[in-house]
Amino acid sequence: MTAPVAPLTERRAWKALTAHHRTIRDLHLRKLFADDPARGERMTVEAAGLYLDYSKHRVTADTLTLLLQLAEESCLRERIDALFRGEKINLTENRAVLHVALRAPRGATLVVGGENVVPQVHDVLDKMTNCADRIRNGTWKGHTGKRIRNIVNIGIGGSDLGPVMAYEALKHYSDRALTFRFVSNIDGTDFAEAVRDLDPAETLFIVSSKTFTTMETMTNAQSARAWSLAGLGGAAASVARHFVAVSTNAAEVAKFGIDPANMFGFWDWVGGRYSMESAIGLSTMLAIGPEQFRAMLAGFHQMDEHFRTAPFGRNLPVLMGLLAVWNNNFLGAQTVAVLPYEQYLKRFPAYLQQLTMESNGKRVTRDGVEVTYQTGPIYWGEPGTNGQHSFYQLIHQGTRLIPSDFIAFHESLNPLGRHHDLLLANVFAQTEALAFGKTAEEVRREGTPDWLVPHRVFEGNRPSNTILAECLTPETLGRLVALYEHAVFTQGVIWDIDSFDQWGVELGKVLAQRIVPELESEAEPTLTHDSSTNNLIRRCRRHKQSS
Ligand code: G6Q
Repeated sequence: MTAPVAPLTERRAWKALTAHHRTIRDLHLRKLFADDPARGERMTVEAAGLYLDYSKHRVTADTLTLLLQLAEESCLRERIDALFRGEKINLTENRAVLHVALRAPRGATLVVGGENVVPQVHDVLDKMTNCADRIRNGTWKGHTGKRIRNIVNIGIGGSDLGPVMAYEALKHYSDRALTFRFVSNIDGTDFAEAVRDLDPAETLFIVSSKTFTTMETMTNAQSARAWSLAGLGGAAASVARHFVAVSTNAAEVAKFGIDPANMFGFWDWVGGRYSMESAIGLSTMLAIGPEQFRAMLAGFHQMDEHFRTAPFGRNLPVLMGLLAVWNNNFLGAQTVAVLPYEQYLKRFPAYLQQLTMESNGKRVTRDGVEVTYQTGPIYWGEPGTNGQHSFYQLIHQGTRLIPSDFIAFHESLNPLGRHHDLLLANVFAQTEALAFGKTAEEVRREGTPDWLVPHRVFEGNRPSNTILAECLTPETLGRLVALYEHAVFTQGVIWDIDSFDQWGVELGKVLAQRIVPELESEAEPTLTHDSSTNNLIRRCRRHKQSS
């Protein structure tokens, strides 16, 4: 186990940062850049194919020194080593956290409970490869002998957000002869719309659920089985050709009727939100092919190695994590906007919402003591340039400070006239405007009448990261996801919280179970909720009875 650390607010570096913040809080990025003309070149770091410009943060060299000291005092180095050693750092669930093993190359060693898990990981990858090859080349036939043309992934949370995001992000590399759909919501509309134009004879369902007990997924899976059987003449044998499962729960998978040969396993040391590169990524592999899937894993691994070995001052995830702590705890930012200037990354902010908020939305330390500081901020965002025509107004001129991550690529996957230059021009213009704003004097000089001047002033001093990469490839996506994963871990270590449990999500899994029979029972149930909940339940029962 790693050494205990002092409570966050008692760490020397934290106290020094608090004092330091008082001395620099009014410092403007205009001055920081004017005083140091090389700042925009110096405060950058490049690793594993990603370039991070963090110069537009409200920090000085002293801030960074203190943040790095904070990382040392928080035992970040020891905690990183513990993660990679397979220690049970998910304390409340008594589990190792080894998503890094999912992307370790064949031949590497990562030990959990005395066993090297890398060979198991590659056995599953090989089994996935075999399945993907058979479906993609048409040798996997459906019950009626037709080849599979439609893939429907059924899963929710970590068993959905990663697959959806990766499918959208890597659509350019996908086999366009296959149709992909993703069903997550318990709302029947999600399933109905996903299958309405599909032929059951050509449709394969991937039931993705670590536990294979999640209400939404199991309900959707039952509806899928009924839909598939109805379309295929009711032959139970058809299930084996039209359903595969991704799960850790072999017993439940068998009970559902899925052939164990068509089950792809993973392990309790993979958290749901850290599972897109495990068998949960089967739909991704089906879409882009095994080779590109392995390229994505290689990208993840490059960032893992960078995180594990690079000195903190040149370590992308560490720097991003520390700057997020600075913005959150010292500048008082409550949210972070993630703004990918790449249409294919349109689901990336939604994916990051789970990764960041489920991991760091915690109010007690690892020891169960209530924190006296803010932990994980709210993440949100939309692809650029769309957001510029809506919520950017608040980022530029509102009363809240919203640090923003701008993500862009040198090359477009769909070069079209001037589009890409215009897209990049918008990225750079936005970060520039956010940092430097426009003073009243500048506005006046433009001939603006006095009464209008305050409305047209931009305070500036709004921090941002710019992340640049060459081109959106599977490898780059892996690097980018791993960057955020490790930045989230870094923040969790500083805040001394368990970034790998999710008791708030577990609560949601049981809450509704009590109300379901109260809505469905024939006899009038005795309701013992509060008066509002009782009344809502009665109202729905009355509506059902009258319709
Ligand atoms: C992720 C969470 C959660 C989980 C879903 C689905 O870290 O644990 O989002 O992925 O609740 O769970 P199952 O995969 O077990 O259905």
